[in-house]
Amino acid sequence: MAGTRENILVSETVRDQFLQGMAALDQPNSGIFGRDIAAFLRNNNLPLDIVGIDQELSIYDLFVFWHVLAMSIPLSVGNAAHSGPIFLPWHRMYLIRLEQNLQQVLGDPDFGLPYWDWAADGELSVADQWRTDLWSRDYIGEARGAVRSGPIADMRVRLVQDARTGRLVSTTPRPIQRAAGLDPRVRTLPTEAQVDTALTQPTYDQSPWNQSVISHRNVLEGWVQGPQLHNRVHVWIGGDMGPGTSPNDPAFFLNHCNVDRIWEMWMDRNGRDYQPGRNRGPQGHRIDSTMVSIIGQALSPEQVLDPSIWYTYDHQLVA
Ligand SMILES: [Cu+2]
Repeated sequence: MAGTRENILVSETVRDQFLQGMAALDQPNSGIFGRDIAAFLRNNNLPLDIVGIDQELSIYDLFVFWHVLAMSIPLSVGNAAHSGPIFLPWHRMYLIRLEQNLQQVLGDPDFGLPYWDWAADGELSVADQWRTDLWSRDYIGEARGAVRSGPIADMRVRLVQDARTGRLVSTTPRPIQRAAGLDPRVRTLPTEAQVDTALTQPTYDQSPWNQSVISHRNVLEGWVQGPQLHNRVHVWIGGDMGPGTSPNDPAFFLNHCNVDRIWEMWMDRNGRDYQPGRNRGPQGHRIDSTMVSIIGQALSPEQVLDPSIWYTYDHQLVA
């Protein structure tokens, strides 16, 4: 079924479903333990290790693991999910799979993920940006420190990433941590003008396909004069939103749903164009590359260019 994706600040119903669904998916009852992840990585010769305590993980933890796994697979350009053309389609597939898991746990096949229009908050004063309703007990809880109030206060971080070695660490469960607006490099959220800059790029992506090109994908990912847009939101929230385990914070999905919405607006204006095409450009980033997946069928960028069988946004731009 196809859901409608709405602004989290507009629909209280969607907000509550989203937060309750995330907390439900975070129950450590997947039947998969840290040792199973270790065996999977070993058996598939993957360039990632897991250390720490052996504990039963949640479906939510498996999404965290999936993101780290994709990041840990280096390609000639970027990795299997970032710093190249694959960034937008990979995260689209990833959000579709989370949305489907939420639909299942909520018993609502029409549920659509909410998005956070962070550029609207980027127009507020610096002091107000981390004090909006979003960062309250009715929404996703504290902007700074441990998340101890609201529906996701009981969510627990079980997988973290060692900053020095990049290894995955299965750790004693603890609350989500944030440090919004405290990084001296990034005191403010992206602005509407920066979103416009991403929307007015004429090409989806182009050679050399990396963090240096001027293209819709690279401006939106946030490498151009970065950190901007998507990257800036990660750095601005800080805490658990920093490392490869950033999906530990449900704010990850609110950010990426908004990134996906901006890509969708760009395609409404420019057509459902994707570069590089078949047999061109870097491996793993092509329109027919199979994207790294551990939950649900692995799709190619081509298969997700039109997401209307899965969802639509509440306010589509008419070309
Ligand atoms: Cu990511």
